[in-house]
Amino acid sequence: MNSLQQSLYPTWRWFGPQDAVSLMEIKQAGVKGIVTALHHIPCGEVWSVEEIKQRQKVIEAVGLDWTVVESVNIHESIKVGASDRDQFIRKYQQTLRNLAKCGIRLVCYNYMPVLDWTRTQLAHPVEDGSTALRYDPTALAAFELFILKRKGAEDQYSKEQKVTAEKYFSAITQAEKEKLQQTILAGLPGTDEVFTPDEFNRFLERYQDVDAQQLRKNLVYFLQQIIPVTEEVGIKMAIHPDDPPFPILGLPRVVSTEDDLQFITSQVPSPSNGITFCTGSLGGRSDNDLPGMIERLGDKIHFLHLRNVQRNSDGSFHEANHLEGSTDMFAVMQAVINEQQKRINSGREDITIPLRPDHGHQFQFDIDRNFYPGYSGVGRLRGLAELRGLELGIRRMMGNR
Ligand code: DNO
Repeated sequence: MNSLQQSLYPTWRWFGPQDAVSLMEIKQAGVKGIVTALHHIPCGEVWSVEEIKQRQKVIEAVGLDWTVVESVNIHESIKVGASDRDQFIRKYQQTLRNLAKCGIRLVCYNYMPVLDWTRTQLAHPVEDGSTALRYDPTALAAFELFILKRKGAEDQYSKEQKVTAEKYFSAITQAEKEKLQQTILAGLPGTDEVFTPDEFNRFLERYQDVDAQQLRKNLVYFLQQIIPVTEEVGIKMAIHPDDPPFPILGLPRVVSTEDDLQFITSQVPSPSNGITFCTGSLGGRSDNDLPGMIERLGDKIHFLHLRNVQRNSDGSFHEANHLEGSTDMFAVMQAVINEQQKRINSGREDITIPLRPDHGHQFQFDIDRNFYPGYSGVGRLRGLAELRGLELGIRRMMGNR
């Protein structure tokens, strides 16, 4: 086996032709595979073979391949278990069949109610003058107590927390309040839509009777219908963890911990029912032992998102450079290489796990370009370069070329 086959497969998230980073730039960053989705197709609708092929052609024209779909999003009716869910499950199955027809065999998806990843600040300045995404529970509390005025939010905070949130809220300007609202209510990645508080409250109403247990049941139901199809057509599913990895805005979250991932993969056991191991999302909790999780869940990992977060004592965190922050990236990478070795020893074929540098900082280099939050050019390029260097160093050190 040559070294490329053994090394991780470098990939990059690209949002399609309107992305500020071009495919040629991505290729020159050392990338082999593209991670993308048909963001223009509304959630719940079927992706036709023609549309998939058209996008694939654009990617292949520069010598890259479409390695991973991120994401085929799950319709809210499936998550809440509504009476029309089967119709959306059938469409999801059809999309999977169509992807397989085009030779695309890895699908990342998440199961977060209503929102995808959530931050309270998109341009938090760090020491070197670059900016990073940040999550601050006080800002979130202020948003839901005083802007969204969510029913029931009052009861979820202690008196002290409410006082802190109130102080924060009265100290920020009107423009900052609007920015906070926009940041939290941004819709799915790859779109520019932002929910209004009223729209968002209507979405929340759909979850009135959906607690964590019910949400889990609805996920298992979905997987029971999906996994047999993926086995038939040769697709692997890789669930992405919640970000942040705990319930927010009164919504349950059930893909946040090792127990959650064990539960999901064991309920519908199949090599097709796997995980996107995102160190940035899972790293938002100090009780997630990331290297240990890779050791124990490793055989289920189909896709890697590597990024770091700096957790602070007040419960806030910001995204650190890839090799800095609260996660020991050396230990993570070592655990990943150990997992590859196990796969080689057991005769598995999927050794070259795709890896993408997840978010990056916005550096001076890129200041005039309009990126999707977190998806900068040079910030991610730096992340990928550092991760590949780390990988090579560890691989050589372990005598594994
Ligand atoms: C954050 C990403 C997420 C992820 C989706 C997967 O940037 O890791 O948006 O792509 O949640 O479905």
